[in-house]
Amino acid sequence: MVQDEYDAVVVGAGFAGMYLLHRLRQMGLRAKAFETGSDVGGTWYWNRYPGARVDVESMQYSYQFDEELQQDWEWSERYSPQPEILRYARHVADRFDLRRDIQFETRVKAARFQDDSKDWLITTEDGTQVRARYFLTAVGCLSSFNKPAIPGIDDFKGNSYFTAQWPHEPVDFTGQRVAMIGTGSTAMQSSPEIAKQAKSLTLFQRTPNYSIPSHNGPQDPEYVAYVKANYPELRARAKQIYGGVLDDWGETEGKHTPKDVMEKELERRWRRGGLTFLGGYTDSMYDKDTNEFAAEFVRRKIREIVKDPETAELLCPTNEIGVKRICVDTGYFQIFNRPNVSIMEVRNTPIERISEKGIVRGGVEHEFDSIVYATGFDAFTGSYNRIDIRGRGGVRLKDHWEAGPRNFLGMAVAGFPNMFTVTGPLSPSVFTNMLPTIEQSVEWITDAIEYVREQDKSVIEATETAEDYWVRHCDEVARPSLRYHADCWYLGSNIPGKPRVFMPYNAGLPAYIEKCEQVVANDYEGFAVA
Ligand code: NA7
Repeated sequence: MVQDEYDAVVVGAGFAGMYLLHRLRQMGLRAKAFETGSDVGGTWYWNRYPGARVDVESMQYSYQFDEELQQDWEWSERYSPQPEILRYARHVADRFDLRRDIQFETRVKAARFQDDSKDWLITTEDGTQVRARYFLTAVGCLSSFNKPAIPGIDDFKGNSYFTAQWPHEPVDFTGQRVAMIGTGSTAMQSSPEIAKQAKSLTLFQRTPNYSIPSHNGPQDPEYVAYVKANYPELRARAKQIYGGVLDDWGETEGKHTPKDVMEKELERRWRRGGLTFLGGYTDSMYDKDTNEFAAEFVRRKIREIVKDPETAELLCPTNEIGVKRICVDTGYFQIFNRPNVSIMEVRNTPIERISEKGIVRGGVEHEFDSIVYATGFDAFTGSYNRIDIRGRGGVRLKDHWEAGPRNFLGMAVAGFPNMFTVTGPLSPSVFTNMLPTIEQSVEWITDAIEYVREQDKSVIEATETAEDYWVRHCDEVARPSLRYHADCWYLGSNIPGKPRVFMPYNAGLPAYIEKCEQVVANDYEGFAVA
């Protein structure tokens, strides 16, 4: 039985869902958000493992839609820790009174477009059904945790922890023998914290990763005052930059730069720290030699930091730098100088199984009290596949995306009218500063809804031609990048059987914004409005 009717239903109450809700309400629409968690925050609600923090400066990783909000809020550190970001999300929910339209602890199970009434029927896991004109997904890019298919994973009698489903109460590893599987960004953030407590920490590494020190610390009050005094202008400038992050981006190519100059520039960026380490040269992700120069620079740093040469060699990545998202750490490589931390290579000698007592590798059982899985996400499409989404004629989104995600502008899918995906696959998403990109996506979507209403129409749908064009365009702009040929969750290669499609939009934020604006300027070209 249908229990309520809305203009719009939003799935998710992370930063995207919250802003969507706010905008829809400002437009006078009746909107409801469903959220699986018991509070707002999305990624920052779930990923509460020790050491979790943002890898884009907090002064930039924040909402800009409300000037008073960005003036009032105080970030304590250059890169804020997860609890502070969650506090910020909660503050926003309270400040804009969002909670009254969010139903927590409710997972959306199915959403089906009704061919006759032209609205969506949405079913939650507890059997509640509601109808809505618009079905809006704000489910995040990295929300579907990848529980690895290691035999015996449920047999372990000790404690198993999954970083993206971390317990809400503090976990105390004091005196424990801890294993960690995975050495991506999450492992690099959490292992230094766990190493401080645990009796022993053993990292099971399949692929070593590059990481740049964050040099995190308290906010510099002068910098904060400068940013706050100039927020609108700085935010506007950030939108002109590929990744939407203001920084000192180089404008020359590494291949035309003398090596000693490059060396100095990399050293300067290493000392300053952060994700933009590779930003000195425009060809870092396109020219193999420029990339290798930076890669070797970081390998040298790893060899300098890690005292045991054998361990250092194990930790040195051999792939190109940045083809997997570069990590930003606080003392990761340094932990391998501690007597209680060790590493086990599992590419050549894989984990055979998890036993009741620990991990079996190379025929040897290693006993642990706790196993931490930092094994990543079924990125971009995983969260959509968990919902039975059906468009016109009952076509399943999962089937429509069988060979990889298809949509127009990363926001609208042909055959799925009045459904929009905030920062969906084939949008700039993770290649950019997520908060401003979320705002851009939400504003574009809500403007489109407003347009439909102004036209006195009720249905908007991407055309197949537009979708074909976008899928082709996204592939074309990704091809020249070294990332296109590497194994990473950008292409779904971390999930067995997942189609290999490059999912973030690679032409950068300004090009993307221009495409979105062109569509609007041409009366929603690429959409059928009826
Ligand atoms: P990542 O970067 O996908 O890292 C996951 C890690 O887990 C990575 O080292 C994987 O090795 C490893 N992994 C996954 N499955 C296995 C199995 N079965 N055996 C051994 N090792 C395994 O996820 P993160 O959560 O660290 O970071 C994701 C993003 O979140 C990050 O970039 C930030 O943007 C925020 P692999 O590399 O696949 O060999």
